Formats: sequence, C-alpha cells, structure tokens
Amino acid sequence: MEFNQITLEMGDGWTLLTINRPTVMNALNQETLREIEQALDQVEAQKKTGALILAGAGEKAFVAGADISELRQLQSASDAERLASWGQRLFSRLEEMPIPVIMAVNGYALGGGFELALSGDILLASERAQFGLPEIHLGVMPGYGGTQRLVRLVGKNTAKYYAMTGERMDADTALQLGIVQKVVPSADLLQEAKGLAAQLTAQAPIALRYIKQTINQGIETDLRTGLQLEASSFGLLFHTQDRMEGMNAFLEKRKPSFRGE
Ligand code: CO8
Repeated sequence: MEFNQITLEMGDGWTLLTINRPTVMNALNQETLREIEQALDQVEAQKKTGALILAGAGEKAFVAGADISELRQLQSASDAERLASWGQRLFSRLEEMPIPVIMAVNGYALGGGFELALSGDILLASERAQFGLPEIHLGVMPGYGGTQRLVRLVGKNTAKYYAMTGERMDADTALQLGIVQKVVPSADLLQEAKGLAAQLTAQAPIALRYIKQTINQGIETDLRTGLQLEASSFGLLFHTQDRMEGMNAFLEKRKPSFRGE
C-alpha cells in the first residue's frame, strides 16, 4: 500500500512506522491517523512482525502534536469530540497490540505526539527529545489520552503540573519520572530501537503478549483481581510448547528457540 504521510518498513524482527511530515514537525492530521490505522492493519495481518517501532522523520521532531491548522478549522464541539475519540481509539489499539510497541522519540513529542508516545510499551528517547502537553497554550487540553495515561505513570499532581503549565521536560527528566526507559545519543536511536525489537522478538511471543496484557489490564483493576489475572495467564502459558522449550533449554544449557506455539 502507498502512503503519503507515513512510511512503513519491515526488517528482521522489527517493523518501523515513521510519521513523515517533517516540514510541520510530523504533526498528526486526519490523513496521518488514517494511514497509521491502515499500517496497523498491515502489521497485524503479517505473521512474523516482531516488534513495532514508531518514529518521526527528520532531525527535530517525533510528533509536535495534532495538526493545529486542521484543529482550528473544526466547526463544532461534536466534531472535536469525534476527532478526540478517533485518536484515542487508535492510540488504545496501539497500546493493546499483541506485539511490543517501541516509541523512538528523536525530538519534540508534544501534545498529541506525547500522547502517542505514551501509548507505547517502551519509550527510547534521544538526548534531544522534549516532551510536553502544550495544549493549554492553545486554550484547550490534551484530547488523545494525555490526562489519563500520564497520570498513571507519574501520579496526579505531576501530571497536573505538566498539563496545566504546558512546560516541556527534557529526556533526562522523562527518564527520572519513569516515562522513558532509556536515553541514547541521537545518532544511535533507531539502531537501539531495532536492537531492542530484535531482542524482544527472540523471546517467547505468547509469554510476551500475556505480560503486556496482564500489566495493561492489571493496572486498571485492584490488586486482588490483578493477581488472579496473573495466576490465570501464568497457568495458560503452561499449555505452550515454548514453555517446555524454555525450561528444557535452561536444563540442557543451550539457548532456547521459541516458535510462538
Ligand atoms: N500543527 C501544525 N503545524 C505545526 C505544528 C502543529 N502541531 N507544530 C509545528 N508546526 C509547523 C509550524 O507551524 C511551522 O510551519 P511553517 O514552517 O509553515 O511556519 C513548522 O512546523 C516548523 O515549526 P516552527 O517554525 O514552530 O519550529 P520551531 O523549531 O521554532 O518550534 C515547536 C518547534 C516547539 C515544536 C513548535 O513548532 C511548536 O510549539 N509547535 C506546536 C506544538 C503544540 O502546540 N502541540 C500541541 C498541538 S494540539 C494537540 O496536540 C491536541 C491533541 C489532542 C487532539 C484531540 C482532537 C481534537
């Protein structure tokens, strides 16, 4: 499939989706949202995609938010609500994908761009990355999940601080707050992301999927229910051939070869 606003590249153990609108800092217009949806359809249709990496084209931005020129033209509250709900559905779909999703944040991740990054499983940031929720400066608020996902990572008042002031944070601050898992030199970012994707791809895929699902669902529930969920997922993994392979490989002192079965 031909895309105008994104590129999609598949390699050994990784798929790289790049938002490709560098002249507007990779801002998300509706065509870009649609193309990301179509790209996810393609990724999900492939059997062996490994991990998905999202990145922004160019030197300066991951994604600098929703496209403000498009937002300005929205005519009504219901148009704005519809667009917010669409973006939220898309980001939730990313968050719930059955494969790991790595966000490679090379520069500005602002507004909808920060919200997009927050829907990933693992965030790698270049030293130049800047995160923020500047919607308040436009007289609005986060609409693609920022008020909900950031608070779950950093707590109530820190989330309020960033959403209410619009202040940006640098990569090291995002690392300290637990938003980002690793900060790397800009030149190494994509290589690092592909290396991590390959590392995850070598793990047992069903176990990876259950880990992701159990953490995602567990954080939305109470501890007792979360623990039940964990026990039941743990039990289900004992039906897989990969668990025999993993345990046999350990006892036979060799590397496991997982097949996702
Ligand atoms: N939308 C549209 N165009 C943008 C955006 C954007 N979000 N960000 C940058 N651009 C454009 C600029 O207008 C400029 O275009 P031109 O060259 O034609 O003048 C070009 O990109 C380069 O930008 P700058 O000249 O501003 O570059 P700087 O290096 O000086 O600054 C910044 C870079 C800091 C990223 C700056 O461009 C900026 O502050 N951008 C806007 C950031 C922002 O406010 N983001 C939040 C947007 S709102 C949002 O994301 C809401 C999400 C929820 C939506 C819910 C649905 C309704």
